[in-house]
Amino acid sequence: MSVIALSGGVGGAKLALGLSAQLSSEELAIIANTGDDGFHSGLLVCPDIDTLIYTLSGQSHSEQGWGLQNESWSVFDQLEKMGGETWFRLGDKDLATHLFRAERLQQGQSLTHVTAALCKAHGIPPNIYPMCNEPLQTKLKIEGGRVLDFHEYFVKEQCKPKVKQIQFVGEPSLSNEIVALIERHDRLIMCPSNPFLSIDPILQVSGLQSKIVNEIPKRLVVSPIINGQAVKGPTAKLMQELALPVTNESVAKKYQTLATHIIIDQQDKQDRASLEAMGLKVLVTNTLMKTLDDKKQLAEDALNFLDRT
Ligand code: FO1
Repeated sequence: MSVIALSGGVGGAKLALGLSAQLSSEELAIIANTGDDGFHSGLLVCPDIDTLIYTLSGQSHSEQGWGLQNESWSVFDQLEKMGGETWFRLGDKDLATHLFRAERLQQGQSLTHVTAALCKAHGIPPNIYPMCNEPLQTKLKIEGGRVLDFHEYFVKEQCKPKVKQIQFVGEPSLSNEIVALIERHDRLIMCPSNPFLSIDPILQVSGLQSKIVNEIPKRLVVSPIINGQAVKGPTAKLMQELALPVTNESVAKKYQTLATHIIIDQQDKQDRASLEAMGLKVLVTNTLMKTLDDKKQLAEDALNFLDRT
């Protein structure tokens, strides 16, 4: 059994950590969303890649979910004194990641190669892959017509503006590495990330979804919605603004052409019948990941579910 996991944000990284405890690095490949990527202080920051690297290497700031534990802020404190832009905060140790990446990108290395080097530099196997090597930027058209870059919306405006439409800017090609991964793995798990802001950008990479559907027969989505709420982040608010019911059915409809299996939380066990009626295989279990054991257990449940159905 070898798994490709699609992941973005903090929720995705939690299940990715659980899966990395259950599978070897040959059996697990994690494709990271890069729609959040952007330049800050002149450096390309890849939040969902870095959140995965920091989480899988045990260095992440667990309460925040992103960034590094035991971080210091002397560079950004100095930058602030100089009147530099500091609304998107880069800690001193996190800056080392961005300098490491910027140097190699400027040498002409692909984001895929740089990400593998970053994994090794952080002491973990190089099984984290960007969804593509060229830019695909998630942007949000808000009430009043302005179009915000992802981090303007997510950090500067703290997800407050009312979203009218999500846009993806860029036409990245399918990388050779991702093609090889899809041909080498026989299970897909969409981690409980924001379907619209973390998983959808990955599915925009031309040819990726059709190749997955053609080559990977079992494709599981772990719903990020529990009892009508998102565990973390703007998923529920976004769904309301996009006039979608905040339900597992909406998530299932979002992945109608892709998912064959879905995992929902015990609190939503009443949703089983309607999801089965949509043709999905359904597992009801605990999907709220508070502890490392919860993450490992959900990963084990997902792998067993895929194995026996
Ligand atoms: N999130 C914030 O709310 N404020 C920040 O200043 C911030 C800085 C930051 C720096 C590096 C990084 O990798 C992530 C950072 N994040 C910050 C989190 C980031 O916005 C989210 O993790 C993802 O973009 C959402 O999935």
